[in-house]
Amino acid sequence: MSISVLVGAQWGDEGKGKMVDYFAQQSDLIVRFQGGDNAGHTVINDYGVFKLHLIPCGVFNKDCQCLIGTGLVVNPDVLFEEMQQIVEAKLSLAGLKISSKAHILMPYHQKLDELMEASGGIGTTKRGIGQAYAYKAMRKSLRFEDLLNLENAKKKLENIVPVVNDQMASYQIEPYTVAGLFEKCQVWAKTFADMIVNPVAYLHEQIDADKNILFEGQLGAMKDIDLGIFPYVTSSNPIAAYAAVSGGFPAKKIDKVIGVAKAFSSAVGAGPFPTEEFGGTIDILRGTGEKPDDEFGARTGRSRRLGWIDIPVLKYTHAINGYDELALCKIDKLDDLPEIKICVDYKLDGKLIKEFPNTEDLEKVEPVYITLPGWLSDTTKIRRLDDLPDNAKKYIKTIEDLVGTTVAYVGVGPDREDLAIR
Ligand code: 2SA
Ligand code: GDP
Ligand code: MG
Repeated sequence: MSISVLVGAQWGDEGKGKMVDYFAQQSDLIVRFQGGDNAGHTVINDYGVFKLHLIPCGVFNKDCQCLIGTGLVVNPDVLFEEMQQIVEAKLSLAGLKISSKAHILMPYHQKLDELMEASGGIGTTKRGIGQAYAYKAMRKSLRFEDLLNLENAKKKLENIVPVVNDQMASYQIEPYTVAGLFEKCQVWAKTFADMIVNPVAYLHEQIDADKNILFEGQLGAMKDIDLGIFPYVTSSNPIAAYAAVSGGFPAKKIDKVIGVAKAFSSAVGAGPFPTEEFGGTIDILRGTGEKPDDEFGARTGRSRRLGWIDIPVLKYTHAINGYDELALCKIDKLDDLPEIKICVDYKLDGKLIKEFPNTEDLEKVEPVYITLPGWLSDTTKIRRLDDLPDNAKKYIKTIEDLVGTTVAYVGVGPDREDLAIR
């Protein structure tokens, strides 16, 4: 039995969906442990191309259970839509459960997110994530357990809706009604009641039965609300330690932390991004948006910001997450580059800095690069790390040495099989 946690090691969109789909083949349970439908986790396998927002990427393995965990804020309408897609692909949802303690993301959360973004935001996905967590922190929120006790749900709405409408008034938005929202709860109760579980009891049962459990993080550590580039962050903790909080089990029971990194850098939303490049070589990596692995948001479709790989970021997030191993995705995208740059340090005011800077200073740092020769050959058919071209191995070894951990998996294409393993 083992408990592993898989997290994004950079700014998000590193290839977590693909890696979770791969690991699900050896797992009994996948738990999504934070965030909401701001996530876009791309999975490409024999069943098709999927961009999952809420359902754990273990759903493609019939022997694998999936839990939408306590740390999430879940828009039930989005979840329902996503469940339909899975059913249409002729997959079973029998193993999909929702934590009774997961919070319900309501229509007004999304509306408020849109309104706030319209008046100078940080580039959110406008899915209502920050607002749902804000209402959770205010203790004015419904959880899935309330769908099992609709009287309770109604009482809560009567308490929450006036607060919501006060906020809406400042934007001159029509007030929400308890009746309208309660009607939605009644529909959701019918749809989800059978899937709702007591998460702590459920998880401990799995742990006691010696199951292989993988916790699926979303986004990346640089978007962590506490340790990321605040305020340009999401409103949850996409870091390994939060798996234990969300799962309700002792943190010391985590056996393995897998960091997923991209062979270059990408980010969406505003905020500092030291290695960002405009035009030139890196821009070619974006593609046009026609292919599922082009660099466009898997939730919003917006163009991603791109840059070279950033070792100070990886070292910082390794300090936070403690990677037992890294999966380095999208190395195939570098196949045609004659030279590849690696940012190995930052300079601030002309001086090398040791500590990872705060957000303001991160805007000002100057990346220090080394340049390695490319490998100029096709890696997409390679399945063993040892068989990669020498210069690709040199690129990987340089990253391992600089970050101080092992690259155990290398992504060489978007499909489940496109993986070179150590
Ligand atoms: P939010 O919507 O409140 O969580 O936005 C706050 C910040 O978090 C960033 N963020 C993301 N970063 C990377 N990937 C995300 N998911 C989608 C994808 C992004 C998309 O998989 O491509 O489709 O645009 C994601 N979701 C949120 C966001 O950019 C803000 O910086
Ligand atoms: P996630 O949020 O970390 O799951 O990543 P996204 O799905 O948002 O973005 C990663 C993108 O890279 C998706 O389009 C994947 O299909 C694609 N991808 C993942 N791994 C690889 C890889 O090794 N090679 C290539 N070419 N594409 C990959
Ligand atoms: Mg993504």
